[in-house]
Amino acid sequence: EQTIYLKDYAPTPYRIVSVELDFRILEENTRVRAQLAIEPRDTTAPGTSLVLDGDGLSLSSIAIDGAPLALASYAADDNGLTIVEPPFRRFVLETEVFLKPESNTKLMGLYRSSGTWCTQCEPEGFRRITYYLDRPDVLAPFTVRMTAPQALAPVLLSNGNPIDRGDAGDGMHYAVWQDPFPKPAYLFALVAGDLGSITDSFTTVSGRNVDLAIYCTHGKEAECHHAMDSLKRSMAWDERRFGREYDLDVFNVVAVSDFNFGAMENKGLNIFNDKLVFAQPETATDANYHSIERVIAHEYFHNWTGNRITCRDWFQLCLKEGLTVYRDQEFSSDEHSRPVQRIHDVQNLRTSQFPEDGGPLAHPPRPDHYREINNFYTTTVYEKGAEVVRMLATLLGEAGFRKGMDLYFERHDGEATTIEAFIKVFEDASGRDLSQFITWYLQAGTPQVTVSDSYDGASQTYTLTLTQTVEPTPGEPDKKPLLIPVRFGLIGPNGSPMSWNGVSGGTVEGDLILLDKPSVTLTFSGVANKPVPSLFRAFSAPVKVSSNLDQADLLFLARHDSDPFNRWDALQTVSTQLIAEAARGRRWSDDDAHALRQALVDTLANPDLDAAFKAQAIAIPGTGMVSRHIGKDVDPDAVSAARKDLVTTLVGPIADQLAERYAALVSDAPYSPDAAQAGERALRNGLLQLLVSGAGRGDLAQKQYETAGNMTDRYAAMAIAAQSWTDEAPALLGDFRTRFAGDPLVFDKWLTASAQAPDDGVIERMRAILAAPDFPKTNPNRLRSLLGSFVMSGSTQFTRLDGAGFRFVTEAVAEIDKVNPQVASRILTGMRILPMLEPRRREAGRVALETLKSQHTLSRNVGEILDRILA
Ligand code: BAL
Ligand code: ZN
Repeated sequence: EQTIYLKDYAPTPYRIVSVELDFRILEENTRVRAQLAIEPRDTTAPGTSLVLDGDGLSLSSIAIDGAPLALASYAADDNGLTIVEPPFRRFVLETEVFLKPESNTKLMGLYRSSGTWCTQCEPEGFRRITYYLDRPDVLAPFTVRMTAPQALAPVLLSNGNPIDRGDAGDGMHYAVWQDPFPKPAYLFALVAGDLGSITDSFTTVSGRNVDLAIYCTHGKEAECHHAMDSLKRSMAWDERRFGREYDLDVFNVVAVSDFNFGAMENKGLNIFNDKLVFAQPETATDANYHSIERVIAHEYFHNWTGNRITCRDWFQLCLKEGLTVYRDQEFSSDEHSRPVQRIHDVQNLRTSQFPEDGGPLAHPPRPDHYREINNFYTTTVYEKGAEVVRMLATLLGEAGFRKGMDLYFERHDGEATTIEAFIKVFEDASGRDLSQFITWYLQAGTPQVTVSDSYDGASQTYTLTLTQTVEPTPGEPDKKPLLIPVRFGLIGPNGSPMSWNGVSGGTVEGDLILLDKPSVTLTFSGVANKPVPSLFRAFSAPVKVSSNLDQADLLFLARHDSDPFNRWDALQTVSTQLIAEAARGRRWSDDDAHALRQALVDTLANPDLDAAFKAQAIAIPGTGMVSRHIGKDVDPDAVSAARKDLVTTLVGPIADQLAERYAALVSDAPYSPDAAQAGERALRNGLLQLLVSGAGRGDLAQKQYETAGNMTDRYAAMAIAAQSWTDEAPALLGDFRTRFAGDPLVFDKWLTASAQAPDDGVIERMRAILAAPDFPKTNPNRLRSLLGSFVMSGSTQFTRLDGAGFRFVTEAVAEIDKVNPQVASRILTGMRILPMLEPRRREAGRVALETLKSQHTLSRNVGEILDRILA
C-alpha cells in the first residue's frame, strides 16, 4: 500500500481561484454541482493534466466553461478525476455528482445523523462530496447554495455569512452562504436539518456584533447554555491574551450525535459531537462540563490557529493542533486553577502520550511519512505538540512568546504554512537560535533524564548532573540531544528556597537550566546547606525523570516545594515506586508505608491547599501508569494486586478518619460546575475511592449512589463500585441502566463503567451488550465508550493471560472496520501495549493480531496500525 512522504511535497500545478457549490438535498439522494474557477500556476507546463481527488464518487456530468467535455478528455475512477490537457488559462470546471448520505457510515464527507444532514471533511472527506484538490494548501473562497425540503430541513447552514434565502417551490427552500476567507476544503461544512437553537451575541474588541447560535435536537436547547457561556468567554480570552478578534458576522455551533472526532473547527460553523455540548447537572459530570468548555474554546481558537493560518500539508498537523491545544490549556488555566489544570494535562500526557511515544506507534509530532493520515490525529500530535509550544513559551518568557505569536499572525495570515515557518517567527522575534529546539518536532520518543547530585559542606558547593537519553523508536535508531528547559529550585533543610552565589558548568537563566547536551554538570557555589532539588517545576518539559532522590527526599518535596505540581508529582512517584517494587516481589517496609500515609494525611489537613489539588494528591496511580513505569515484561495482574495491597495498607489504619472527612464534605448547595464546588466533589469522590478499594466500604458507594443529587456523584459512586467489583456493583450498574434508559450520553457512561469492571465475567457481558439487537453499532460514541475504555483504562481483563481480552477486541475491530474504519483503528491502537507485557501475554496478543490480519479484508486505517504494532 502506498506510503506518502513529506519529502515528496510539491505544490499543485493548478490553483483553485473560487468555488461555487450547489447542493440539492432530497430524502433519496443529494445532488452536488460544483463550479471551480481554476488556473495553471506560472511554473506549470502547458498540457499538464489536472488531477482532482475523489473518493467513491460517480460523475454524472462534466463541462468546462459551459461546454460538456468529450469522453476522451477526462477519466474518472474511484480515486478521482483527471482532465487531460485542460485550457492553459483560467477556466471554470463544472461537475455534477449524486451522493447517498444515508448509507455513509464512515461519517466522512456528507452523511446523516439522526436525520440531520451534516459533514466532516478533515482531513480527506471533501473528496467524498465533490472532485477537488483536496489538500490543505489549496485555499479558495466558497459560495454555497443549498436547497432542501422545508419540512425536513428548515435550518440550512454553511460557512461564512448568510447572504440569501427564500422559497424554492414544491415544498423546497434555499439558503446561500458566502465565506470571504479563502480556506482549504477540509474546513468546508454544511448542515441541513430540523433543529432547535439558542442564540446570543458577542461584541468584539473593535465593537463589531457577532451573532452566536448553538443548534441541537429539539428539546435539548436548555442543555446548551454552558457551551454558549464557554464560547463567549473563549472569544473574550483570545482578544485579551492573544489579541485575536473574530472575523465573521456569525458563529454557529451544531451538535450532532454521530461524529468521529470530538468536534470540528469548520470556518464559522463548528460541528460538535453532542457529548461536548450538552450539559445539565443530572446527566453530565464535572469532567463533562470541563471538557465542553475546553473543546468549545479549542475549536473557537482554531479560527486563528488553523483556519486563518493553516497547514501546508498534513505532516504539519501539529502546527495547528499542538498550538491550539496549548491555547486551550492556557484558557482553562486562566479560567480555573493553573496548578490543577497542569496536573490534569500532565496526567493525560503520561497516561496516553507516553505509552504511544514508548511503543510501536511512536512517531514525531511532525511525522515524515504515513499510509493513512487519519491515524495521525494522535496524542503525540496534539498533547506532545502542546508541550513543545509550552516549552517555547518557557524559553522565551510570556512577553517573548507573545511577540513571536504576533509576528506569526502578521507574517502568515491567509497562508498554509509549516513548522519551520512557525519556529522562524520565534527566532526572528527573539533573536534566539532555535535550530536545536526544532528537533522536538522531528524526533519521536520520550527523553529520559537521569539526575544525580552531591553536596560538599566544606566548600559549600552543590553539584547537579543531568543526563538525557532517548530510546530508539521505530525507524529512528539514533537520537539527537534535545534542548530541554528544566525549571528548578533548591530547597533548604527548613523547607525554604535556597540561594547560591554562582553557578558554572552550563547555562542557567533565572530559574531555568538549559539541558542542551547529552549531559550537563552544574556546580553551584555558596550553598549553605545540602539542598533538595526541585526539578522540572510545573512539568517544564515532557520527559521521564529518574533521580537519586530517596523516598524521604520526595516526601520532603511533597510537604515543602513551592511548586504545587512537584508536590503532587513527588507523592505520585513514591506510590508508583512502591507498587512497582512490590509487583516485582519486593514489598515495602512498614516505615515506608507509614511515611507515605503520614504525607497523605498531612496533605489532606493542609489548610493552604485547595480541595481540587488534594483530590489529585491523594489519588494512587493506576495499574496502567505503574505498568508503564516498570516498562517491560510486565505482569498486569501482579501490578494490580500490588496496587490493591498498597491502597489497603495505606487506608487501613486511617479508614475512620477518611470516612469522617468524606462525610463532612457532603453539601446540599445547588449544583454548580464552578472550580470550588467541583474541587470539593473531586476530593469527596477521591476519598470514596480510597475507602471502597482500601477498606471494603462498598456500602458508602451504594449510599452515595442512592442519594446523589447530580451525575458527578452518582457516576463516581457507580464507577468506583464497578472498578472494585464490590457486592453492590451489579445492582448499581443495573439501576443506572434503567434509570437513564433513553439517554444515549448517559448510556455511554454505563458502557464505560461496565467495561472497567475487573471480574472474569466482563468480556462475556460486553459480548452480550454488543450483540443486543438495539445496540447502535454505527455510533462512534457508543463503541468508544465500551471498547475504547476497555483497551485504554489499564483493565487487567484486556491483558488476560488466556488472551480472551485481545481476541474480544480484535474480533470487534474486524466488525467495526466494515462500518467505520476510523473508529476501528482507534480502538486497535490499544494493542500497542503488547511489547511491554511479559512473554506469554505478548504472544497471546500477537496471535490475536495475526488472526485479524489473515482472516479479514482490512481498511487502510486498521491495516496500518496492525502492521506497525506487529513490526
Ligand atoms: N481538527 C480536528 C478536530 C480538532 O482538533 O479540533
Ligand atoms: Zn484541534
